[in-house]
Amino acid sequence: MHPITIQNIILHPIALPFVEVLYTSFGGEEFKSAILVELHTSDGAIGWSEIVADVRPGYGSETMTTAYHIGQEFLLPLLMNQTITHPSDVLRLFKPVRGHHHTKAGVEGAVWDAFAKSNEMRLADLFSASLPEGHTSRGVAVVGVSIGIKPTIQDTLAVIQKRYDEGYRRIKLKIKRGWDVELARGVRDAMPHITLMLDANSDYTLADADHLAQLDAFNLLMIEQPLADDDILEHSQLQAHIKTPICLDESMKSAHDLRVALKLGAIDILNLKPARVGGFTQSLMMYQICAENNLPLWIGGMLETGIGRAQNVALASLPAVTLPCDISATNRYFDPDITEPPFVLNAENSTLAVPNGVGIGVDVIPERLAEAKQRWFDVHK
Ligand code: OSB
Ligand code: MG
Repeated sequence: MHPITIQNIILHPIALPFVEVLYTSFGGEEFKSAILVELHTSDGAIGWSEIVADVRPGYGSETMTTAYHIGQEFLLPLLMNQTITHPSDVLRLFKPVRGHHHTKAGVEGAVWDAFAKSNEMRLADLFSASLPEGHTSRGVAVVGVSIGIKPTIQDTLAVIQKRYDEGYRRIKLKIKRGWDVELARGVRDAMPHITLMLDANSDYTLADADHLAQLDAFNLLMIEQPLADDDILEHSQLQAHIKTPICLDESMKSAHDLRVALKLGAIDILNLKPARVGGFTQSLMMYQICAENNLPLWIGGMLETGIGRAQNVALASLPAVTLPCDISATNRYFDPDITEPPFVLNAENSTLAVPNGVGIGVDVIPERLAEAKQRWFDVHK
């Protein structure tokens, strides 16, 4: 593989209407907000990526404004005119900047895409080539669907049925305090055999341990992030109280966090999101820890546009990703998306295919980018 030299990087704030708003314990948004990253190399390759910043600091602490500020003022200057021998160089180059994982991941991702394109390979194959032998991409990602908080159990059942009919074979429901045990019971009574899991997005405390233990009755695949977004210790204490496997999302921000969680017995399953951990280099380190420890692993989602979706599908196609991922088909999020072609669910086996093209394998449609950028400035002027 040959090196690339970074010539220019452009940040594009966008707003893209969601087909359906996803309500979580921290709220919901009408528009997908993101900052798209366009990176040009001296040999003419163009890498794309996406900073998954929200308008509000709900899931993570970053926002569109902090992402633009940190990206433009601090991260881009660290990359400009640099020659990159492998995209993992970026982690070292970003060392002077602490935190801001979403922003770092977004910018780093554009280097991965440009590097893959310049070397005429798929991003999924570049990931494989960056891992020890034996981690060849399977060419598909096994996926499920994440369903937001609805007003009633009946409404929730209707959406589950619709997604099930579309071919999704793993259902994740968002829960919050006061909307949990009855929901799980209602869904289990109506659909005893579906693969079901819950995501609490940090809404509980250890004082809720007995309450959460009631969820053990519903044969759940896992409960995701029940406790605080920065906690590891109390998750290990909760684990001793409940039988449902604990999956960590918000708390696992680095390979270091994952090692601590394993040591403390705080984690049964990892939800890995490149955006949360600061990029693909860190993600591949965590992927390897999962592989070495036989820790069940899946790739999470942040309602990404086609760009982030393509990256996530590439990562999810690696063989140590053992559980269905939160990466649904394009039509569940946007109509149209910013990229083509769309990701379409294969209903036979609940999968999305890795595109054949080089890099992320999808193309940004310039008119749609211009429109989404205009919309961002119209909505937030
Ligand atoms: O907690 O997994 C989460 C979306 C935004 C922020 C946090 C989460 C989610 C999802 C959606 O659950 C997953 C998807 O992209 O479909
Ligand atoms: Mg989650």
